[in-house]
Formats: sequence, C-alpha cells, structure tokens
Amino acid sequence: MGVIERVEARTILDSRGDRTVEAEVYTREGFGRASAPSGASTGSNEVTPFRNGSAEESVEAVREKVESELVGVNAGHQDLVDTALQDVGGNGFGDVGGNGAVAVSLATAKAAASERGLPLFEYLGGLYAKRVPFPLGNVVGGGSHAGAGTDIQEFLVAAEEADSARGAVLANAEVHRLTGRRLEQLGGLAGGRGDEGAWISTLDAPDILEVIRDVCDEVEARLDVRLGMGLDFAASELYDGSDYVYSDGKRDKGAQMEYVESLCDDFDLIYVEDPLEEEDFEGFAELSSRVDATVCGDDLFVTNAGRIELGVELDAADAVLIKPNQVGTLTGTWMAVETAQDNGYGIVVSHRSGETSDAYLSHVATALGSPFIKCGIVGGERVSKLNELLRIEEMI
Ligand code: 2PG
Ligand code: MG
Repeated sequence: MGVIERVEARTILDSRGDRTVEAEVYTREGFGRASAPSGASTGSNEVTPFRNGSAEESVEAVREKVESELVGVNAGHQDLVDTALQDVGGNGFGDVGGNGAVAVSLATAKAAASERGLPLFEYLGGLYAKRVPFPLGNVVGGGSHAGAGTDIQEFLVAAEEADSARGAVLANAEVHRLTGRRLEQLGGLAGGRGDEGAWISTLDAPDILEVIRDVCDEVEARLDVRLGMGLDFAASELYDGSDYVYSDGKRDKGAQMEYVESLCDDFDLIYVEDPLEEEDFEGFAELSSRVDATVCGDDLFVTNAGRIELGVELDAADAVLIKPNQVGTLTGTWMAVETAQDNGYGIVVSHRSGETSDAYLSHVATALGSPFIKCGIVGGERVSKLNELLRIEEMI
C-alpha cells in the first residue's frame, strides 16, 4: 500500500507568467499534485531552481531520471523519496532543479496523505497540528517585486492577536483596502500593484509606515484584533558589495543599521526581515541585540539547517523564514525547522513572489506549528493560501 506507481511532470505558469514545474505522484489509491513557486529576490545560497535555468529541462529530468528512482518506493517514506531526489539532483540540485524536486517532494506527501484519507496538514503534523497560523501580509511593496516604488521590498502587517485565523485574514484584507484608499487620497499611489499584490507607493518609508499605522488603528478599533507592522528589506538586493544603495543615496553598514533601528523604534515594528546582506551574520547579531522587533533571516538562512546552525552560534537572529523551494525537499525543510526550533528560534513559513494557486503552504505551515505564514493579502495565488487557512481552521 502506498507504493509510488507513476510520476508525471509538466511546465505550468506562475503568477508572473513564467514557467515552473508541476508534478504528480500516483500510488494505487492515492494521488498528489504540487507545483513550485519562484523567487525574484533569491538568496545566492538557495538551491538551483531549474536545471540549466529551464523549467522544461527540469521536467525532462523528473521524467527521465527521477521517476525510475521513485517507482516502487512507499510514498509514506518521505525521507527515502527526498534522499532519492537529492541523489539524482546532485550538488545544489542542479541536475533536476530545486523547483522540480520540491514539486515532486510535495506531490509525494499529498499522495501519501490521500492514501490515508487525511488532509495534508494532519498527515504531516499529526494530532497536534492544532493552531492555524496567522497571515503576515504585504500591504505596500517595491524593490525587485515592482518596477517602481520603495527601495524596501515589503511593508507587512499581521495580527498579533485575533480570535481566529479568519479574523486575522479579514483584518489584513481590510488594512490592504484602506491603505490603498489612503495612499490614493494622499497622491502617494504609483498605480498598479507589485508581484505579490502589494500597493506600489511614491511616498517614502516613514510616510508609508505612518499611513499603515493609522489604518491599523482604525481596523483594530472596528475588528477584534491587535495588529503589528513589519518590513522585509531584502537587503542583499540593495547591497553593491560595500554599501546599501537607495534611490536617495548610499548607506554604509553603520547607516543601514541606524536606519533599520530608527524605523523599528519609531513605528514599534514587530518584525524585520533581511535588514542586512546575506553574508553579514555579525551585523545581524548586532542589530538583533539593538531592536525589539523579531529579526528574521531569509536570504541569510535560505531554509538551510547548516546556515541556521551558524546563525545560532553567532546569535544572529530571532527567527528563520522557511521556504521549501530554497532547500528543494520537504525533508530539508523539516530539518531547517527542527534546527531552528531546537535552538529557540521562531519560524515563519513563506510564499515566493512568483506563486501558483497551489495551497500546500498553508498545510505545511499548520503542520510545522508556524505562528505566522507570509503569503500576501490579495491576488488569486495569494488568496488560495488564505482561503485554505480558513478551511483548515474549520477542520481543526
Ligand atoms: C522574500 C520573498 C517573498 P522572493 O523576499 O521574502 O516575499 O520574495 O520570492 O522574490 O524571494
Ligand atoms: Mg525576504
């Protein structure tokens, strides 16, 4: 029972209209289909997303090299499946592509869950997967996710307290709607939205944070929630090798730290992601000791247990962003989470800027006990995850 009989793969489109990999795993009585997202601001230590940069070649690799290794393996043995994917994928997954691998890895878990008649979150998390994460969503965005707007990639909001995930999801949607309206009234809307559905604004960062803070106050007064704000600097994208390059000039490391600290203090930020470039573990450590906000590493850790261990040794951060396609398999994701949690680090499971409507992320985040899930606020490929949270909450 549960033995993999067939693996299929194809290219499909992601939310940017780029090609990515979708995989299907068939067992006698189970079936799983999953697709891989893609990043725009990728960490240089992530696994290679596609073989030779091509989604088609990754699909070929799944058909020609992966399927033969997986047929006959029990889909419930996720570790064996992921080890086989790792062996075929080779160093950095270059021979399959991390996106090909992660699609097969997740499709396998879904097939095993369906064999057992369980929802994915329960199959992965067991009886104790009881809390649905609250969404951390980007209200305003720029950087590599938008052709214009702020140098900072993401202005985020999340319910710190809400009576339910449903309440938290609805509050974020309201913040997004009202922020758009307010920015328009102020003449601060650049028009259109970025890759993740966040508004693109012509205002500078403190003015945007002020708008969002006012909106949060209004939403808190109306809905039964307590909201907090955060930022993802995606600082490696700003870094030119010695300085952080903003539209209004350069900041050296010291000035960047002061800037981050001042925004954290002035706006009581609860969360700050990648405030410094991806190799600056020492800078992260210093900043973490200077701000109250949760300092989270994305490009710093790339969901890699080894880099998280290094971060723990240096006391570099408070939390780890978890993106399965940064590491290529569910088992690799699991190892990263275990390393983080064993060392008292928080986790935030996250989408990518190029997404599909696949909603496995909501199940994975629930199974892992992630308090927050970063998955946007609007747009079909973001809302698919949010709506899935609502369904999971009903099941729990
Ligand atoms: C990030 C992500 C998701 P990307 O930096 O956190 O918001 O962006 O997928 O482009 O790496
Ligand atoms: Mg990030």
